Amino acid sequence: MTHQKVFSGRFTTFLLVILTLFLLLPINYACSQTSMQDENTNCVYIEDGFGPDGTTDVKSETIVSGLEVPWGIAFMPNGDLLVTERPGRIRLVREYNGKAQLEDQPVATFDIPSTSEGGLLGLALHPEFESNRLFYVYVTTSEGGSSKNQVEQWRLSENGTSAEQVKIIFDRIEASRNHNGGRIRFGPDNMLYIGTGDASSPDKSQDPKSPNGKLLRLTPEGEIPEDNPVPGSPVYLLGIRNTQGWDWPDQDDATTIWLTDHGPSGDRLRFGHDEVSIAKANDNLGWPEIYRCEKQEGLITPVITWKDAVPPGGAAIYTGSSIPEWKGSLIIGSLGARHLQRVVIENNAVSSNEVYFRNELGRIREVIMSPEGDLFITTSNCDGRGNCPDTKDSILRIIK
Ligand SMILES: [Ca+2]
Repeated sequence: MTHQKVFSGRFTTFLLVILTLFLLLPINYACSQTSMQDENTNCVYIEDGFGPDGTTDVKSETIVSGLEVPWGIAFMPNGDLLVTERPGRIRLVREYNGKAQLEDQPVATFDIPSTSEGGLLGLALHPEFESNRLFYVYVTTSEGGSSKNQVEQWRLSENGTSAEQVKIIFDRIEASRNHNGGRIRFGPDNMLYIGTGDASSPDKSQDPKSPNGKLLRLTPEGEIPEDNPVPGSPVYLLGIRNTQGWDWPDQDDATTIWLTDHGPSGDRLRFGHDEVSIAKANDNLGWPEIYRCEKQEGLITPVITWKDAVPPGGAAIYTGSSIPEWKGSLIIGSLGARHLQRVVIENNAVSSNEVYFRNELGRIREVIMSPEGDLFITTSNCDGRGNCPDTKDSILRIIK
């Protein structure tokens, strides 16, 4: 009996050790897979490549081609769309859901100073566009030899073929060869959100007085909303390096934003690590103090970051019905890594991510949902960093 007791005691210990190992293994695995620091279990760290191939069978169809670096799209209530071309043209596409046709004559042209990533960038319609014909562009301009970025309000003619500038609503954004930000979007609160870059001066991102390296929030007339986080300041989020895409997971509530940002390209000898963060008003997204899954008091750690450079172009949450598997996912256009990235975020954490159109379409810039619930993207293969085909750049629709 004694012998048996000893045996069963040893056996129980053995079982406990095995059980403990089994319980600990997945935790260790999760830590090494998902974060650089154990406490950052909410940060998914993609160390190798960009994610598995997508599991949903989707395809792209060309709406129009012949564009040069189409950067921002705005869908109009009559079924036409406006698109910016980075070298300085607003173009009109008739009937994007029908026999889409790109009008030869630009709606408006801009004098763009010589810059690598600047130019005519973001585009957004006024929430009451249907009655006032107002829209906005984010554009790099030159003044006395130095360039800057500004947001301008324009009015489109009744027939849609021409437009005139109404006023400049914000003009203090420094420009540089790279990191000019440029996305503009109206939020669910009908306020204009403006994504800026650090203009290659990382310290500006942490300077609350500089509009660079920020997400700014203005009224449609360019005033500072009374409920901005810091009274009298246009700054809504800070610590951004160079965002070109974000969206609101609740289409009726502006409180939470899912925002993409570019990671370093040599700054402080750091590279790669583009990211997605979940942010609320006045959050500091950490650039240049933290990157990867690093954590620091008062700074937001991303929910996903890729070791290799993605860099993210536009981003939109899929709200349509033609690809039900994608509903609620953040869809991100990858420029350098040439794919469409799907990030699934549940309960404030990334549960999975997938890669679509890997090396099939080239560089992807704008990613936006149409009012009809279709995902539209633009290629950016003629921006000097891709392989520009004879058909130039295109607007594509992603369907099943
Ligand atoms: Ca960050």
